Amino acid sequence: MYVCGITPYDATHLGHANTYIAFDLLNRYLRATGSRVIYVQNITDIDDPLLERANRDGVDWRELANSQIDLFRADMVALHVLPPAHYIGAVEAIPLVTKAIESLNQINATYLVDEDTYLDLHKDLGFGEISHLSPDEMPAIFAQRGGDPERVGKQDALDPLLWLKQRFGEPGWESALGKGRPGWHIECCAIALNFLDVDNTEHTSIDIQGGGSDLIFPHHEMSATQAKLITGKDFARHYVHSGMVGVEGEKMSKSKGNLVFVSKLIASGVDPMVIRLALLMHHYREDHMWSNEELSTASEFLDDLRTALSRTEVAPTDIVITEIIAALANNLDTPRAITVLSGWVTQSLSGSEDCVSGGSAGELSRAIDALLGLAL
Ligand code: 5CA
Ligand code: ZN
Repeated sequence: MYVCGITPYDATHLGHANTYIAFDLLNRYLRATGSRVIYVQNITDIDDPLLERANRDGVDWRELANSQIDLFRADMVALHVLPPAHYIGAVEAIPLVTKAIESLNQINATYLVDEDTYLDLHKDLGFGEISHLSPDEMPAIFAQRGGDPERVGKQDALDPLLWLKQRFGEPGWESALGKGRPGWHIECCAIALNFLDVDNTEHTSIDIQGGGSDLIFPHHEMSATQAKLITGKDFARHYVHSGMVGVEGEKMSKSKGNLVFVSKLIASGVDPMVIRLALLMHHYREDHMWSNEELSTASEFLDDLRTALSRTEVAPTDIVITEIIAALANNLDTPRAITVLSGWVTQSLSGSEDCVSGGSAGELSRAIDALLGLAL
């Protein structure tokens, strides 16, 4: 499983948290049901937005990235997110990126504009199969998300940048392509192909490509095209996209400045498990607006759950565990899993003797921890 990681200039907001909790849930479910999971995540530790933010704030881009990566990792630990097996920065992956571009060169799928290297998308006849967008819709979204459809000299407006020649005042790394830095989409493609256990007998290179739904186009479309041209087969068996979290009617994003930070909530005394539960109350694929009321609802439920789990006599738990697994098996239906738990809590706290017996609070507690990542 490859999940697109952060660009470390403003982490970790609740949108990021929602995305990494969604894939943590998938990781936990796959492991609990017997799969061996190799989980790889990148860090886009060199890209335009990081350099722009560092310039704006008058800080070194490396310091900015390192500080945000530290914060992100601490937030993930607090939220009980299992770490990936490989957590790879774009900078450390530069040799893999240049090797990937070299493979694309060999099939004549690259060209230069001035001294920057671009991919000729037309080499992949399947381009567009991931997002199912029409060619008319693509350029505007491409431009919004870091693309350069207007650049003069490109063969097709949508062709993505593979390698940017070093600009004055910007960092660059020596390579056969000249001194420069990697494009965004080739970074994820190169890291995924090199750190996942690509099985040559399978029809796809990897099993799962994940990220938030804002990455479907152009990012996952472009990464898939590049990987397909390099390997000759489809990139991922499944594409999984989590919904966007917004505040007051708008998507939460760095550019809008409406971010709610996990570290700030925790510093203000909010239990990280309350944050996790508040996010799990929504289906991972659903877009939703964050509100602080969700914290109160989650906090009350978590208190009741802890009270019920501390009792020696509780309602039957085997059926609850089975139903939670069934809910997760149905496209990670966490709202359903929480409804099941809530029914058990009500029963266990009801005080009525006939239904409050026969369960094992310890077993249920361990199942909730393993499957939902809620440490109680
Ligand atoms: N570094 C690239 C991916 S290679 C990137 O998109 N970084 S990011 O920091 O902008 O986003 C990190 C992850 O959080 C991505 O998977 C993205 O889809 C997700 N994400 C960003 N904003 C939100 C949001 N408002 N709600 C939910 N998920 C979000
Ligand atoms: Zn990515």
